[in-house]
Amino acid sequence: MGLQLYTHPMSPCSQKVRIVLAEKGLPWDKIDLDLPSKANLSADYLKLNPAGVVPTLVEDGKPVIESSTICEYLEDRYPEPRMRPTEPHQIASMRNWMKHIDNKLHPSCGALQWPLVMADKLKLLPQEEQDRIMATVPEKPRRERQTRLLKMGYDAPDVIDGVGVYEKTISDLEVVLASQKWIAGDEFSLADAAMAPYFQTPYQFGWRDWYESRPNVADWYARCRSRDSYESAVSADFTDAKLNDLRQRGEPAWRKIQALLKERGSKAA
Ligand SMILES: N[C@@H](CCC(=O)N[C@@H](CS)C(=O)NCC(=O)O)C(=O)O
Repeated sequence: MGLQLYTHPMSPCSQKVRIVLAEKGLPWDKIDLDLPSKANLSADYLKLNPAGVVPTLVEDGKPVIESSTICEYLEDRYPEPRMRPTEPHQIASMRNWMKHIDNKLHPSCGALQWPLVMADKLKLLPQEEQDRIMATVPEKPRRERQTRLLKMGYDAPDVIDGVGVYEKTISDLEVVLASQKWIAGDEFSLADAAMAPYFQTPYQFGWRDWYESRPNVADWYARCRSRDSYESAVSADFTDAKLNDLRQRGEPAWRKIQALLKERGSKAA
């Protein structure tokens, strides 16, 4: 029994749960699903997670789905060390950031990352097989987004939207972090655990100027990366060889992103 997590090394919403597990020092068993070959759409897995996505936490045989819900579940079940502030405005701020991440930043990250690391295996299949697999993705917005990204890559409109959402998130965080140490106050909270993995994406693809041009955000992310939880939950999955490969994949994408940032008058352009 105990805790099992269905996950994937490069999934930011799984990384956030892994950070929370590490912060709380909880032992857990890892079940990696091969997302590029769509192992997440097997009939058995869909029984646990009807949307066919990672992460899914299973505790004592009962599944908990949705990464933010899983984080709050872990906080309620294992309150020490505390990762939710006690002051109501700070709790509201933590939850609003988590909502922003789930609703906006996560699909934006998908648009920027998916064509670079998840599409390869699908592209090797004959067109009818690609269409058949894509038609089985349960959620319509995800199905349509991935279908566009598979066909159009970085020319998909989702990439323009994704760059805009990332850029606004980074500028908003720069303001928030000017007056406090962490996203929801002066203590590391679920909001920081949830946000940090979305900076792994620009980090690993060599797009670091995007956030390093904002000193408060750069300092916050460096402090997240230096925590033991980030090291074991995220960095440990990225060997030097893997980072080199990702940097190469990220190079042409960065030229496209920079052109979009220039149009927006970004500090990072
Ligand atoms: N709202 C969900 C999103 C989960 C999600 O999008 N997971 C991605 C990995 S980061 C996934 O499993 N993708 C598989 C696919 O789209 O085929 C959560 O926060 O748990």
